[in-house]
Amino acid sequence: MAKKKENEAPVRSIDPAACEMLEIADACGVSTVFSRVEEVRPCPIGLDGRCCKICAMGPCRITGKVTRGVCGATLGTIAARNFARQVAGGTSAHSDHGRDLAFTLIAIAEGEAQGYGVRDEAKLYEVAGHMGIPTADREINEIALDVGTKALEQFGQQRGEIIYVSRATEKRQQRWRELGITPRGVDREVVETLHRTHEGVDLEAEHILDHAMRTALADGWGGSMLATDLSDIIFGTPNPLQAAANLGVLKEDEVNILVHGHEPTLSDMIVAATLDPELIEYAGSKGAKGINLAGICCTSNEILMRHGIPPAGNFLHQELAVLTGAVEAMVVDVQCIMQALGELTEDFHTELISTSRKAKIPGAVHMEFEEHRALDAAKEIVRRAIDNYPNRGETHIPEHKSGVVAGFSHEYLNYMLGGLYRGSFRPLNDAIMAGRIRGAAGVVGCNNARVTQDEGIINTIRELIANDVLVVVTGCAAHASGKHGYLSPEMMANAGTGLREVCEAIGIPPVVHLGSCVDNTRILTVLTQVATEGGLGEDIDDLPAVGICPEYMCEKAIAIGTYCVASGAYVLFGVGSPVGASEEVNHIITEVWEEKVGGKLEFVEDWREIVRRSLEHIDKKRAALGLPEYDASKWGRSGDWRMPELLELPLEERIEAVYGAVGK
Ligand code: XCC
Ligand code: SF4
Repeated sequence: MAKKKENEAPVRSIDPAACEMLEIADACGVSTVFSRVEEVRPCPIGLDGRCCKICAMGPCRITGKVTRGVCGATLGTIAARNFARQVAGGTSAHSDHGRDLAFTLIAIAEGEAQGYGVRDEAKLYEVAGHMGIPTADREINEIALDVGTKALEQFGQQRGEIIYVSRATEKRQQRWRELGITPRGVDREVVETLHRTHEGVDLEAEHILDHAMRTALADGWGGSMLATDLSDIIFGTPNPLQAAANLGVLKEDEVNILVHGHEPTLSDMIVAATLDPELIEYAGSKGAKGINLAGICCTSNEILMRHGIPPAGNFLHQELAVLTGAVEAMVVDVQCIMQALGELTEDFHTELISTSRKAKIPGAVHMEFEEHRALDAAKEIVRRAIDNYPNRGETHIPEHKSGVVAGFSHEYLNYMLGGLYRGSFRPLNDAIMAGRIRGAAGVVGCNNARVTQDEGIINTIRELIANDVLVVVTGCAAHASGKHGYLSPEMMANAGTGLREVCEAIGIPPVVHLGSCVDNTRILTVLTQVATEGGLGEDIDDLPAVGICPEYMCEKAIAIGTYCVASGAYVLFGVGSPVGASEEVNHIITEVWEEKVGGKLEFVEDWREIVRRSLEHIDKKRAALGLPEYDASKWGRSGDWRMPELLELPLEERIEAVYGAVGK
């Protein structure tokens, strides 16, 4: 090959570890998502919502002179239907994950889940409170059984309102009721989306998209929020802790096991199995110095948040991890697992192990995971990985990794801000009102091989914190932040002076890791509490805040974006619009939705424009609240004193100094 790739292909990643591995992939001619994206051009018809293939009179492509499908469906109807179906797909994925956790909690309560328990009783009581389940003089398992059962009912509920709707502000609940978009039950809304978007049913774009909001709300305030709560009950509510991120966390002389996917159920048990003295000794007998567990995608976020297990990388790192030649087993469950792993692992000693009853992958060993023997199953998997260690050939582990502080939850933030006995968001609200913090942004979501890996995410975050916007991150955007050093205490130095002052005073970093993608519901909770605290309006759409998904990839991201909008947030997506072809739909998801629910959804390719619109929106909301205009030069004298001194300390001591006795 004489062609010079670097001059032709777009930059594939800004992550040095990824670039290093891609050079190796190119040199050995190994196919990765980064090379395939150059071979598989996106279909120009499907790209922006012009294709309908829901009946056999089509597929109909609305391009050129064609303005209607065979049945007469317009571009707006077709684009809206496609969009709604994406929301239904995403809602299903998150919610099915939540449903399984409800089953797990029930199994725990009935003594049928080996190795699990209720790790956070306080959270169980809190959730029981939300659900109206009595707790006085009752055994933990009795309460857990009721909570699990009630949670499960939320999915199949046919009438009324899902319970967590009551956690939104009164005003918001009212708005949803008036619009008729309060979700009744998770499954019901998903099924109704599929029905309405079947050939010849709901043919009015706005009406279809109303129901897309209702379905998304069943995710945000239903399936996903339950997934987060039930995970906290079973695995513990996160507290700050430290770890490292990127491929450099793999170890040359230990058995490396990667967990990849989304559910904490198995991965949490694998954490336990890797600590088993017998297995550690067994690893020694095979010549390894130990067992090293790391993660990819959201399952990684789950065990990072709760156990400090290091993330090896985000979505686009999954193949690159295998390419190191140092991974004995990649254990996967559901979602975001590329089929390419099956073929790729055939060329390496890495064993791909699928574990979910729902997901089989050609080329993977299937070791179905059953809760009643969870710990045994986890140990078998770990043993298998150890057995594979002697098969390791040549390895190449990039040295890159960054220190991270993760493990924040809304409970913890509350505590951090006000202390155990008077936890509240008051100090945060005050800081925003005074203008020390200009506003807040959630930067969340995926990687997408169609755009440069991490570029949109990292640049957006860098600009926002420099402009005194407090950033919270989840999902693969959180991984990106971690890999690039944005979750390390040093990042304080890159924050604007006002933001930095507040972060130092209350001991939070300017970029706060809130967990996996289902944990975006923690953001809903924080925003609602901030709105209820007073001084910043009455509802989420009053807040100087934005949601940004710079590198979205999957249907789940579309569902999240939609429930955030329906909850009142201004949401910006990068990459490109799946409904870009339809002016009508664009008008609905921006202006019409803003009128209806106070939030709007925009797709903007350039991150600079995303940042510009975000700051503009934040300032607009500040003005509407009558807050002082943001002034970058106003703050920063009082709070900076500790920083030079802290930065002198070694990382561990610095974290100790900043986070002190908490999180222990
Ligand atoms: Fe998947 Fe959650 Fe997207 Fe990452 S961020 S690519 S969904 S792992 Ni959710
Ligand atoms: Fe074509 Fe209408 Fe059938 Fe869609 S539903 S494929 S637009 S005929």
